Order: sequence, then structure tokens, then C-alpha cells
Amino acid sequence: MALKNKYLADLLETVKKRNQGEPEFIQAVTEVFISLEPVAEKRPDLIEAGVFERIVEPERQIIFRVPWVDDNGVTRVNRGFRIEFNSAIGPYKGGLRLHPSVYLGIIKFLGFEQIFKNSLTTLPMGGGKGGSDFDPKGKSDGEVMRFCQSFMTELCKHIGPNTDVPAGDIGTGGREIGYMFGQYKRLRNEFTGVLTGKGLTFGGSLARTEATGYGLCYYTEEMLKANGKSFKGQTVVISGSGNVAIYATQKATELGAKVVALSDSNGYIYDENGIDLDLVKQLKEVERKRIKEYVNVHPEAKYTEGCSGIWTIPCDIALPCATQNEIDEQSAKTLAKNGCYAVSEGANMPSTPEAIDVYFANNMLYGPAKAANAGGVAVSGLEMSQNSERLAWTFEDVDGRLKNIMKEIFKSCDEAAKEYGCEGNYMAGANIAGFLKVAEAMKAQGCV
Ligand code: NDP
Ligand code: 2IT
Repeated sequence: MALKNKYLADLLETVKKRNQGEPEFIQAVTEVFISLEPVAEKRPDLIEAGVFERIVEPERQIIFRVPWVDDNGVTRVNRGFRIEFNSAIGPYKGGLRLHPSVYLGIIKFLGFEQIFKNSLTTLPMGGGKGGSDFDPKGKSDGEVMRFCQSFMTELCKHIGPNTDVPAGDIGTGGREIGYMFGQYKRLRNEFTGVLTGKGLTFGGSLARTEATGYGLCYYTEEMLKANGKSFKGQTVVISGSGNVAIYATQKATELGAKVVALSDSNGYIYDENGIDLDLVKQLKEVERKRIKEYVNVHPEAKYTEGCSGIWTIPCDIALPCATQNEIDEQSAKTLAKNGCYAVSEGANMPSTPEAIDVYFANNMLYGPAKAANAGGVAVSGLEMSQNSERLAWTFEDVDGRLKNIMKEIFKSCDEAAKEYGCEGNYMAGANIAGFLKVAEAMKAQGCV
């Protein structure tokens, strides 16, 4: 799909020139600009205030060396990033990704999307993202700790509970957040809510671990309900087997669905009886093993090498919860051909633009990442509230608030889509609703 609005088309050319070699970032900006065409037509005041030009340029980009010593005494060097993208509606907020594929373009696409996602949560959080090309896989706890301490030694100069509040993402879970929090506290001599996703004994929120997966299912259930459907009795395929995938499996099952597949970057398992989630939790959360080990306990299930094959499994609903661009045009066509009628995104930008075109061409329901996976950062926002008032809320309280927030997010997407003439296109609705709040704040605060 090409941009028809000349102003946005010209600006996109500038963005492309300025950010060469960062295809994921260009992909994210292009999608948002296409959605914002009716806004640019209706709101010349936002163009006059330079909001579109400013929102595609990070407020600050921090890139740093992360040296650490491995278990053999050898010095290793990784690259650390923190992109402080937009602080119009609150302190920068967003996760830290630790994965060998991390480079500037990945962190910028994630930070850019975080602006709109955080705006949709209704909570006061700006957009940011960070991470490193460090690979925690196969490293000892000691190596991970030394990396995290070195990473935080630089990062602590740039973050703070009212400035920038990082959290987890791929490769960054409770263990990593714990090591980073300990180092921040030691260096700054401050016990503050500077990170979210903390352990429950030192300021973490109940239900943060579950929040992204649960929130994805709450959002998806709202979308299904609005279209006369529900999870009940449906067959669901979920990619990944990390934090988001595990708790999406749990909630989808609770809501009456049967989840039949999970994956990791090596391959996927298919269990037609429904996934044994206790086993997956033991393998992934406790033993840090590969998903293929599942078939050692359940020989009736099938393991297949290669992760993209998971989309050939017939299902009613697909929940991609692994990584960016994991569903391409061909996989989307296969899903549609096999009768899948809804795709809702736990991962960030898991569908290529061509895949999204296939969803719309086949009248599938499409829950876009910025809205559908916002439950994680929403509960991070609730963790910040609890830290500020030095109180801890119950699981039921946090989960109840999460459910309401996901309902509100769906409503915002639905209403914005209707108001701007694209009813049922929740991607456009999410981009428009998320953008407008930030844009009003940027305009009101002047040219900063
Ligand atoms: P985890 O590290 O817990 O799990 C990631 C899962 O995705 C693993 O199963 C991993 O397999 C798989 N995966 C990662 N990279 C690739 C790849 N290049 N190809 C195939 N599979 C891959 O991360 P999360 O569950 O936290 O994150 C999953 C997705 O959800 C990400 O897109 C993240 O940005 C997004 N997200 C996370 C939130 C959170 O709160 N954690 C909030 C909102 C979105 P393997 O073990 O083989 O690497
Ligand atoms: O992509 C995301 O929204 C996250 N990784 C969670 C961010 C957060 O600050 O909790």
C-alpha cells in the first residue's frame, strides 16, 4: 500500500534517507503513516506544530560498550542501547531486549511502537526501548550477572523512576531484572521503582509475569466478542514458548480454547490433545531447555524442526508471540486457507506488511501488537504506581485493572477506526488513537 498524502509521503522519504540500513524501523513508521493519512487530512494544526517530523526522531539515543568477563576469564564486549524516543505523556518506558540480532534498527522500531502502545494503556508513560546483542542462552548465571552489572553501570546514568523506567523483553526476564536492579541500587544508593518486572520480594507487582499473555487474551476476547465469536471451543496456535506465549496459553485455555502448538527458534511442537502447560513451564522457566524436549514426556506429540512451519497447522485463531516478521505473506495465506479467522499479536510487529494485507483481503480479524500486547507495559505502569505509594496490590486487583485496561484499549481502537472511516481496521484504530493523545501533548508543550 502506498501513501497518497503528499506531506506524509515526502516525510517518509526523509525518514528513509535518515535511517538507512534500518528496515524494521522504516517498516514500523510506514505502517503508522499509512494509518495516519486521515488524521493528516483532518488536522493541519498538527502538521503546523511539526508533530509528525518530531515524533519519528528519538529524543535521545544512547549507545555504549558493555565489557564483561566470561567464566574462562576472557574479556567479552557487547553493544548496549537505550533509545529514549518520546516523553510527551510520561517518563520513557519500555523493555530491554537481549538477543544476538539486536542492533539500532530493532531498538528504534520497538521504541517507536512503544510510544503509541503506552499511550493506548491510558497510563502516563512515554516511549523507550533498549537492549544489547548479548545472548543469554547457554551462559551461566555468573556470566549473565556480570553482563547485567556492566550494562547497568552505564545505563544507570540515564534512567530513573521519573526519567526512564526499563523492563523485560526477549531474553530479559526476572533473573536479569533482579541483577540490574541490584546494580542500580548499589551505584545510586537509592531503592526506587527504576525498573519494572522486579521480583515480588523487592517491589515487583503481582500479575506482571502473566500480564502480556493474559492481556493479549483479554484484548482478543473483546475483539472476538465484538464480532460475535469467543475463544470457547476454538483451536489456537501460539508461536514462541517464552513469557508471553506461556501466559497466553494459560489464559486462552482458561477461556475455553485448545492450544495445540508452541515453538522456539529451532522448531515447533504439535499436541492435538492440547499443550501440557505445567511441563512447558518446567522446561522453559525452570530448566531453560528447548521446546523439543516436550516430546520426551509426551511421545504422542510431534516435534518439527524449523519455526515457520507452525503456521501450517490448521487453527481458528493464531497468536504470534515470538518475534518480528515471523508471519510472512505465504504463512498468512496458509493460515487463511486452513480456516484461521483471527490473528492477534503478542509479539511486536510479528506480521510483515504483506501478511497484514492477506488478513484484510480475507476479512480476518486482526489484533495489532500495539494494542493487543499492551497488557505487559500496562501492568508495568501499575507496578510504578504501587512503588510510588509504597504499597502492594493483590493479584485480583491488578488482574482486574488489566482486564479493564484491555477492554478500554479495544474500545479506543474500535471507536477511532469508526471515526476515521475505517471500521473494523483495528490496526488503523490503534495507530490513530495512540497517536492523537501524544500529538495533543506535543503540540501543547511547544516545539521541544
Ligand atoms: P522470551 O525471551 O521469554 O521468549 C521469546 C520466545 O520467542 C522464545 O520462545 C524464543 O525462542 C522465541 N524467539 C525469539 N527470537 C526468535 C526468532 N528470531 N525466531 C524465532 N523465535 C524466536 O520473550 P517474551 O516472551 O517476553 O517476548 C516475546 C515477544 O513478545 C517479543 O516480540 C516481545 O517484544 C513481545 N512482548 C513482550 C512483552 C513482555 O512483557 N515480555 C510485552 C509486549 C510484547 P528461543 O528460545 O529459541 O530464542
Ligand atoms: O514490548 C513491550 O511492551 C515490553 N517489552 C514491556 C515493556 C514494559 O515496560 O513493561
